[in-house]
Amino acid sequence: MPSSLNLGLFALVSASSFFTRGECIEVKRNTPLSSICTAPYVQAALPAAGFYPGIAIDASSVQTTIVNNATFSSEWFPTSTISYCNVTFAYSHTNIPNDIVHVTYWVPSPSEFKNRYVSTGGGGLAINSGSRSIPTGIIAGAVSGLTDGGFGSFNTQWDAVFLAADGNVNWQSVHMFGYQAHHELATLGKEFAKKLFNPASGKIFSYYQGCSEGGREGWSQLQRFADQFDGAAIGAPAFRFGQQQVNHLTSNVIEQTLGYYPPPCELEKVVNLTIAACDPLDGRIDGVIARSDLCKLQFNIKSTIGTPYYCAASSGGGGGGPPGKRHLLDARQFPGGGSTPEQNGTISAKGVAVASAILAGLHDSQNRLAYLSYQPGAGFSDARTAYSPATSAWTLSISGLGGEWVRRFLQLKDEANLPSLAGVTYDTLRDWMAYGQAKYTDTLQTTHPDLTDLKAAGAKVVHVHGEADDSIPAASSVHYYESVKKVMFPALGFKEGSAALDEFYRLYLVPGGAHCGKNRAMPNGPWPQTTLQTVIDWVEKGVKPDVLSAVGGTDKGIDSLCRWPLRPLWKGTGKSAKMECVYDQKSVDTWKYEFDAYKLPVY
Ligand SMILES: *[C@@H]1O[C@H](CO)[C@@H](O)[C@H](O)[C@H]1NC(C)=O
Ligand SMILES: *[C@@H]1O[C@H](CO)[C@@H](O)[C@H](O)[C@H]1NC(C)=O
Ligand SMILES: *[C@@H]1O[C@H](CO)[C@@H](O)[C@H](O)[C@H]1NC(C)=O
Ligand SMILES: *[C@@H]1O[C@H](CO)[C@@H](O)[C@H](O)[C@H]1NC(C)=O
Ligand SMILES: [Ca+2]
Repeated sequence: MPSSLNLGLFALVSASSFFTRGECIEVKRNTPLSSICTAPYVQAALPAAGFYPGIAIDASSVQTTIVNNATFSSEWFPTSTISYCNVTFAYSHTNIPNDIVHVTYWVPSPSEFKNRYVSTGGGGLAINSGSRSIPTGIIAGAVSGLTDGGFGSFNTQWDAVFLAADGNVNWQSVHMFGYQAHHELATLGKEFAKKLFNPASGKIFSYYQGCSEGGREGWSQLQRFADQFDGAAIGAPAFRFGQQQVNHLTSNVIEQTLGYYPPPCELEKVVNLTIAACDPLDGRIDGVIARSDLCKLQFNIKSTIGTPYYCAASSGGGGGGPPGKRHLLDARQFPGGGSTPEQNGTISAKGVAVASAILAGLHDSQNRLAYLSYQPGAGFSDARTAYSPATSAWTLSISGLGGEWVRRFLQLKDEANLPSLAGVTYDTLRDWMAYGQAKYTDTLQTTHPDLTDLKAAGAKVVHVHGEADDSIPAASSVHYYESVKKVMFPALGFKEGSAALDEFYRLYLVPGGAHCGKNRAMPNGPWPQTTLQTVIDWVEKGVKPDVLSAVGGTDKGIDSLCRWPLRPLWKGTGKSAKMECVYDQKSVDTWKYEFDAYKLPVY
């Protein structure tokens, strides 16, 4: 410890009733939060100089704010009223000029602390979720962290700093966003929690929770730093970044190639008709497609041709913000934002051709599969068109998520979207996917499939994905899970491989679930709100989640989610109907993908 910190500690000790043990401060359970939520106290508990080689913590940057009885709601934790100390401080990498990284740790009252640390992640191109995710740790009795990645402020997203100038990549920002910032956040956070509370056991259990980009950030740690987290609750990860980001443009290029830009109301009607037709296939009519695989096998989307649709004029609202800057969680659920005219027509053969091509997944000009797609019943958010009052026609609206990825991160232009899709074909998309995969293999792709070290370290992972996700296909998570299985247990059969993975990694699809939350088009669907608690119980008490609790969703019947590859099926009728988790080979086979458009494997 530098001497300035020792001085701080001395001052603190003489001014309070706490005593020291070695260099640490012992906090008693009845110590009020206000006593530890002070800069001197926090400064004394910072990781020591040299604890993380190459990192210098600026003790003078420590800020503390106590917050009492604040109420937080989320689909990722039960609504709770909590008190916490918001600690922020800054550090720098000693070899990088002008480098500064800000971290926030929320600290619970000593009486609530349960020897835990939780890192939380971001969404879209944000590396943190502000105050939306971090309460999950306080609720679990943990010190809970988030980082700004070194991008300038907690509200600065990665794209603002990715280019030093046109053509000139800020590689430090790529590594920080890719995985390094989270490694530092958790490494420093665990040590900080330990020094702050100095638990008698000496053990701090450490966890991760995040969805979308936050889910990718979680996997970026699990794949590299096997003993960093004891457990992780991962939602709809934005991994396989090279393919995933470009895939937001697939719907646009299909529209362009087929020469038809469907009015949004037409595709919405296709979704509604799909939901109506496929809802019963799972054995229960509740407005929810719990078996999108049976829908794939049995529903003919062409049957929707000729059905009238109608949507009243709307003045827009929702979503908002410039394309590419919007938070993924908001952007995908509330696309568009402009006003739209009244839409009145009948579903056309061309509209259905566009929808079918989207659902089939991106194929190149030789009909080889380049990427997977959304499940039937999911919204067609990427296909959103724009209305041109000048021509009274629906026109191309380039997906900001996909367009910015290609323009800024592949073409290295400091612009928020592609200016046009002129000349862009299915083969162009395939090549962009392969290029992104190659360029960012070690930072963003995040599909390293060998988790042998993670398993050996004893970590537990609960991975969830909304089956009707319209931003990151549910099949993306299934494909990764199956890749891990094939790489780790090549000698085992399909079911035996899952049994082996079950020991440390379990995947649950959420019937009707949208991107990182409930689906407005299937409002009766469940959502698992206590997933972090499930992970904690698995780690600390050995309670294996055979089904995942969906308590907290508003569904009237489904209170547990089946573990992949088992699929939900309702048996019986009326009040006696019961959901079972069944193995159905034909259904499982619809979730298998061979990406034969590439020479390299795509995990
Ligand atoms: C927080 O709520 C508790 C329980 O209602 C109450 O006793 C306490 O005074 C509140 N604290 C503050 C600072 O408002
Ligand atoms: C924590 O406090 C800092 C000021 O010290 C503030 O800027 C920041 O928004 C707070 N963070 C959270 C997540 O509450
Ligand atoms: C689709 O269904 C939703 C929910 O019932 C409804 O609000 C919406 O108007 C429907 N859309 C169309 C195009 O009919
Ligand atoms: C939609 O168009 C049809 C055919 O032109 C017409 O009969 C119907 O009244 C229109 N519906 C609305 C709500 O405008
Ligand atoms: Ca149903």
